[in-house]
Amino acid sequence: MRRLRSLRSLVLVTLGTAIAATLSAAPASANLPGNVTFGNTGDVPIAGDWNGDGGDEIGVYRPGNITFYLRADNGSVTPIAFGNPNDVPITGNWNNAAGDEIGVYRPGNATFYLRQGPSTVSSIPFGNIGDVPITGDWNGDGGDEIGVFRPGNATFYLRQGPSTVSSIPFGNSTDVPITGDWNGDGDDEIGVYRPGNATFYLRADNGSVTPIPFGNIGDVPIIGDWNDVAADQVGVYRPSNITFYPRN
Ligand SMILES: [Ca+2]
Ligand SMILES: [Ca+2]
Ligand SMILES: [Ca+2]
Ligand SMILES: [Ca+2]
Repeated sequence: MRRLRSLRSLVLVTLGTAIAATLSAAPASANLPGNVTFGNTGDVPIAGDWNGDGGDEIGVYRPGNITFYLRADNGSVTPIAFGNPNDVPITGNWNNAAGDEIGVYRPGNATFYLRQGPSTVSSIPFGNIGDVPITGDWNGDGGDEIGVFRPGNATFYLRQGPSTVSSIPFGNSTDVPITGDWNGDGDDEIGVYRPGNATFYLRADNGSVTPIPFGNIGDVPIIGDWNDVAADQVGVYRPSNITFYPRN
């Protein structure tokens, strides 16, 4: 039986600024349950449904050896080498079978490379140089599509198909784009994380916005269904202590 749900993923990253926090920034807030320390300094956090059970797990992408490390809930780790130096990691359900796959976005040619399996990769050029990649299930069919956030005009461009793109102006040019199924209806909405005030702004399809302050300045946003409720929650990754803080 198939759950009406999908997975999210999201990965945004500013590789160059990942490690700026000071050690004194660290103590976790009391509202950060279920934190998990994982990866190495310099890793990029990712999230996705690696085992296909409908809930999301965490992982990291290590730029130094261009390898993904997918962490199961029991702590076991699956490494997958994929991509080129300077790629940005992405995750999503590319093959419409349960569970999320990995991929990369290559900033140099504005192209997505979706890893369908060990020997199959789909490449999709989309957007402009300077865009930030996003992924999500825009149409609610259970598989994830791609898109971009364009900082210059603070607009999301959701690729619905080879010749169909939806555009949604939202957020500020310095925001980090996020996507997830905020309302649990099976398709993904958009949002932004504002680094300056460590606040998530989740946009509903009708344009209403839910602000959620969470984490510390210097954290990196992550999105996933941490508690298997078939909707997505926010979370952060704290580079200073290489720890994930999912918000349940
Ligand atoms: Ca899972
Ligand atoms: Ca899949
Ligand atoms: Ca879809
Ligand atoms: Ca939704």
